[in-house]
Amino acid sequence: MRDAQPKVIYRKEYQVPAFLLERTELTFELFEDHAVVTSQLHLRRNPEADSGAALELNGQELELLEIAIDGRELAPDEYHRDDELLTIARAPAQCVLRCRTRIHPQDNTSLEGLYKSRTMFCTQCEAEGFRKITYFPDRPDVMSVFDVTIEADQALYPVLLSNGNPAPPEALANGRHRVRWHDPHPKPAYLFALVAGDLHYVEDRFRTCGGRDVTLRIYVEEKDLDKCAHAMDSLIQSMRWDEETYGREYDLDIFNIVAVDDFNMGAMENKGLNIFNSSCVLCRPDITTDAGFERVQAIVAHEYFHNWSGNRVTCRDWFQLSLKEGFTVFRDAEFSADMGSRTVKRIEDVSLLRTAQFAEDAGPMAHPVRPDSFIEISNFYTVTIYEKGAEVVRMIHTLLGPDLFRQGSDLYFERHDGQAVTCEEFVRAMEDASGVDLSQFRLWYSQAGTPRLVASGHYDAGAARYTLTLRQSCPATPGQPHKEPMTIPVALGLLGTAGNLPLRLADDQPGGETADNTHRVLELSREEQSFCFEGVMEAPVPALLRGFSAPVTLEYDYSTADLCALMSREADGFVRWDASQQLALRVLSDTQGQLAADSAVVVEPQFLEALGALLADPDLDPAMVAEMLRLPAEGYLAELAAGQGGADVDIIHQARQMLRSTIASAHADLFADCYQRLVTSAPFAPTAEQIGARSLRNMCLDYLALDGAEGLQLAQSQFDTATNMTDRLAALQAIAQHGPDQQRDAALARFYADWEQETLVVNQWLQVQAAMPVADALERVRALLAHPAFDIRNPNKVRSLIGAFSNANPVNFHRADGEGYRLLADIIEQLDSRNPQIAARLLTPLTKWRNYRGRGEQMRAQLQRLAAMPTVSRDVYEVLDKALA
Ligand code: 0A1
Ligand code: ZN
Repeated sequence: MRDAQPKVIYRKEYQVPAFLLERTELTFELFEDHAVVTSQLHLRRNPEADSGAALELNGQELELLEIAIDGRELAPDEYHRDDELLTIARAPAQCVLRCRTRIHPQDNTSLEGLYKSRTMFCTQCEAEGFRKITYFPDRPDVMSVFDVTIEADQALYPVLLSNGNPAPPEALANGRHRVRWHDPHPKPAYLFALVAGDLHYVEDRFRTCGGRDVTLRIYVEEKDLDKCAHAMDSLIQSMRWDEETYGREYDLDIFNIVAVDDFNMGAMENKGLNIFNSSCVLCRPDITTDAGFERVQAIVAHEYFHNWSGNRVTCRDWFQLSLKEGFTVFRDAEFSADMGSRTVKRIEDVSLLRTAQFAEDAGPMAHPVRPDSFIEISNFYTVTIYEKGAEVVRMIHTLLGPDLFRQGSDLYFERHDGQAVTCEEFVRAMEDASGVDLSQFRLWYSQAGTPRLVASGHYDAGAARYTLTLRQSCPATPGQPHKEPMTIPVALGLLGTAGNLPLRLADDQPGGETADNTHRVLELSREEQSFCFEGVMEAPVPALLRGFSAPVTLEYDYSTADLCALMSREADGFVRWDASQQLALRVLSDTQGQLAADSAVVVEPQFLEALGALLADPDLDPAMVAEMLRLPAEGYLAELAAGQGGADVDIIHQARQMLRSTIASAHADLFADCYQRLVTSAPFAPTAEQIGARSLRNMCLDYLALDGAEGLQLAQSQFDTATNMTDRLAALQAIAQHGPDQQRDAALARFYADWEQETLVVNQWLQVQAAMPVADALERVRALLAHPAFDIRNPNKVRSLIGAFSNANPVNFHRADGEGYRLLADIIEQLDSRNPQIAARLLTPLTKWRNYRGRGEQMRAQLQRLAAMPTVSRDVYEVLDKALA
């Protein structure tokens, strides 16, 4: 694969840094073909480190112009330099290291370190990008106060930003200018940021609970000034929510957000200067869907919340990444739940967890929430670290209850303010504040794999007793053949004919506090445990894992009637939705069997009836009904089939399409009524109520368009008249998925002509086409690679076209001739030398090669082809190495 095998880094080998940094002074001189970075590092030997340990500075792709200690230039034999490290064996115990490096941001295509996005300079330093700027102890446990000076051409870069608070700008000779920034809060290099460009801003203010007035600014290109209002509202809501919910106050006079077009991830929480992918901050009703509005709100909140969970208290080393990410995702999820529909937010999060995280946990890249080793940390910004990490924090919240959890978080922030700590410190603060023993719970941090929960119930009518037996197991994952039983909080209710039954556990049975007498949280801690409920007057249907109280798979032998009962009468919205999904899975599995056996397809009438009842009931929450009408995704069905002898993508696709058509024709009138019922003349607002109504209405439209010409006409008229992007895109999607070629091509052409100037809309247009289940989708995608709307250098465009094709178009990606796999590998081959992070991320669908019946070898062949490239980045190497092992 490559000559020198990349080094594996182990958590157990952590050593404290040899030197600490008291202060960092940086000067950036920005020019059109290079930049010069001068640093002065005020270093002091770490009293906790070995007294003879060398000073190590990370550095990559740097031209060293000067290196001096305490004003004296170092002779070449006083330091050692290789591709990654500059080592000074004998540095004084206290000294100032001065270093000048030349870098080329204009040529930096990796979008890590200092780079150019369109006309502006910007940075991305997490996790290890700072080392591409200058020689530095680039590790999160080395924290210092930063003083930053930026010098650049005044006309081209009138705005010069960094972390903290600015001093007044100074004019320099030759049309240049200079701004100095001081950040009083010690921080690691990964939170450093710099931006220089011709930017404009929207401004607002926030008065904190402590009476501090904070200036809030969102910097964008001038053309985007009218797309900032929602992000600004979201920021203000987040600041208020964090004060009210966690007692966390903002700690600088200014909070800046900058939007950039070329960005590898969603956004970055640099102290006082958050940098956002423009797709995660810019919004306007005519160009942004409801999902887009919700995403912006959630990501603005996520980055803002990092100011405490990540910045004030940061990670000791990158194995602890979930310390900040899991906690912050939990915080942003609760914020979104409070701002919108709690049930729908939970449904969306659980769907992501089940489709993406459970798949990761069952595949070659499986790793614990706190990994033990990695080759390239950029590969570990995963759904396991983020989403499973958030579930782990949520379980602590469930086990402790909201009040003790809050005491735990207060203690954590107070005890560790200004420190770089580990997941262990978080758990210990929770234990210390609550008195709850979390020893066994810690296994959630160290064991990979999705635990499997098998439940069975026994009702004894004579004794009016219901016994629930729970058994847990956890599959083997790479490097972890045996697992110990974990603490699993199982929230539940018991459903009777007239609603949820009162719960009374038999004496001496452990059970969590109850909010009311129909809800319990059981703590499963052994491999098998039985819980006995008394005074149960009828045979109940157990409503298990309410709110998805643990990230596990659950098996319980529900009858179809049980699932219908849960769908229509259970108090917990998540369980209602989950019952609809289980029923759909059952029906889909029957359909697949019938298709495979070439026999007639018969759809379970109770399922159709239950869906009809949902559609006919105007009192139900439309957002939840929409989610219940959404059949499980093909990718998820493939994951489930993988464990049962391999997925047949074509049968899965056919079965799902057939079931959707059956539902569409069985309920054509109900869909039409419901669609009409939800028509509104209210002006657009991204409120939970309107979002819910649009979501159900567009779900109805999709089924109607699937059912035939009349529905397609309705979609066309919605497409022609819609005044917001949610309705317009939904209509386009309905036409693109179900319409005849001519209608589809005309709508796509019209959409492009209307929005050619709006990159973010054009990206949606790419995505719709990449995901069309039409026979020539692959050829269309290949043609789009050469379209002016596409640019392989821009990660958003790569994700929209290639990401959508390989993740959201299973029948075409898994084409029998293997061309889908070849297309993906072609792109990865082109991208790896330019942007290894994106190249490695794109690989994910190919790593699942073991899951596909009749296709695995072709997928593996493309992985092997990539492994044979003459040079392979560390990022791609690690994924290939694990996927092929
Ligand atoms: N900490 C950011 C995510 C992030 C990680 C890496 C990046 O560049 C490689 C960029 C952003 C967050 O959680 O939002
Ligand atoms: Zn984050």
